[in-house]
Amino acid sequence: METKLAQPDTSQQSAKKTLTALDFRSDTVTRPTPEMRRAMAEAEVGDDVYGEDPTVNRLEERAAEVFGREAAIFVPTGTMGNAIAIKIHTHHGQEIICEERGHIFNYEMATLATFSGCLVRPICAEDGLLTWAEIKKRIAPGIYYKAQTGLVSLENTHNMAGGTVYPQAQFDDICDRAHEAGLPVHLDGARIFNAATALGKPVAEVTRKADSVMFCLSKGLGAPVGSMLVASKAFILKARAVRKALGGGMRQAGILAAAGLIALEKMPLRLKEDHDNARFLAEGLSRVRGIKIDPKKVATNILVFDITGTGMNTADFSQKLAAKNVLAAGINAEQMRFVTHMDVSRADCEAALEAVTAICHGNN
Ligand code: TLP
Repeated sequence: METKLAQPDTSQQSAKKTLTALDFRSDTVTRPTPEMRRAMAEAEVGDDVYGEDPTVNRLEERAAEVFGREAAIFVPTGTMGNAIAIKIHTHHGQEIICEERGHIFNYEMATLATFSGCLVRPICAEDGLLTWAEIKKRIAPGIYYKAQTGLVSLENTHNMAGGTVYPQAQFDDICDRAHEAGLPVHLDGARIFNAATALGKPVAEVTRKADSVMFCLSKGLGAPVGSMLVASKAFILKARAVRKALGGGMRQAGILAAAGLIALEKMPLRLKEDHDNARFLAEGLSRVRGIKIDPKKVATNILVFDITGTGMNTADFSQKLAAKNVLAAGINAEQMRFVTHMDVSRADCEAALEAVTAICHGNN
């Protein structure tokens, strides 16, 4: 059951003074707040492989409560959380349906193939958001000489499509129909708190129909390390063994979980600020010559925009931005990605916009 979350300590800004540039490359660059650092220093710890780290245990219990699930497990990275879930849901030789730009397909070192022995059956979807009608067409027919579909994996928010959010009915419909077809649904919810913020709903409600959910503490929520996998008790019991097999059994991990608890309890409340900054940036960018972006589509903290009209490719564009003290990267030769987070303020967004405008208008 979702419980009331405490207000973040807004006086505790992260160690921003040490940042040398305005860093829009990702929300993974966020640094732990002083409050997190204090909690880490003071954390009660034990050996988590023996299940004896009280801080990790508390984080797992709280994550399960916040998501309205039976159990949760702390993992070092989102990539490991997804790999564990995929391993449990599938068998070697199966196919996983996911969106073509999905993180599990493009940025996880093909672990779904090397570790779980699966192939991806990718679907290209408008704004990265799948529909049941599209998924249904890609489910393998039950013929003995065809590889069978083992899993549907959704990403919410969808990172490379520009932080897009599933309308709740669309997400729930996919889960219901997949279950009717005998297929489990995994949610790569690395930024699920951003999705929940945009939808104005608790994460428990947004995710309730998925069989397993991975979410990250180390992105917009500001923890230095860590992600969680939440699911049923039986699933998480299996996940403990798979995590160990991957070398993810940590010892006095309470030092990390202490920061994770603050990320979970307090940081979701400030995400709207990042979304407002992203929208502000998008509106500004949409007025710059050569840049193509629809600000109305920017619902969370990620902006993906086309720069082909500037005559530059993203490598040149990024380099010119870096010379103006702004860090951002291309996701391909034509599209740049900017991510807002707690270590970039509205003033930083204004400065970034100025830098982009100068570059596009040839003042570089
Ligand atoms: N995303 C990173 C990069 O890997 C692209 C970023 O900068 O956005 N799922 C999604 C949707 C993600 O965006 C990421 C990381 C992960 C999983 C993996 O998390 P980590 O980095 O903790 O393994």
